[in-house]
Amino acid sequence: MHKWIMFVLLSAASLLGVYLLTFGLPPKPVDETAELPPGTVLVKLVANSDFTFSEEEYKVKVGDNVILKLQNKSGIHGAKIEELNIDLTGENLETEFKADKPGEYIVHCSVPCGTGHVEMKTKLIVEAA
Ligand SMILES: [Cu+2]
Repeated sequence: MHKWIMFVLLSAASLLGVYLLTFGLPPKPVDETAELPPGTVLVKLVANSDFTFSEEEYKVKVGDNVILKLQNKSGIHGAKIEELNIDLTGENLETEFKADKPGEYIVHCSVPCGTGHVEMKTKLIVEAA
C-alpha cells in the first residue's frame, strides 16, 4: 500500500519538475523603485495600443530627480515634452532630469503611430514642494 502512495508522490513530483523545466519559475515582480537613491523618482509612461498613456497625469515634486521612462506596451510610440527638451523615441526611451520648475507639462507622442496619434497625450505635473 505504501508503494502506491510513493508512486503517486513521485509521479506528482516528476510532473512538477517537468512543468518547471518547461515553463520556468514565474518571474518575480521587480520593484524598480526599490533601488532608487533618495530624491529620485521613477515616472514610467506606458504607451498603450489605443493611443493613450497609462495615466492621465503623472506627478512629481519640485526638487525631484526624475527618471522618465517610456514603455511601449503595444505599437511604437514616443514621448516628447517640448518645454523640457525631452523626446523619448527609438532606442532612447529613458532620461533623467531635475524637476526645477512647477507646472503642467504636456507629454505627447512624437512618433506617428496611427489614427489616434495627434490626440495621444498625457501630462507631467511638477508640484511646488
Ligand atoms: Cu503617436
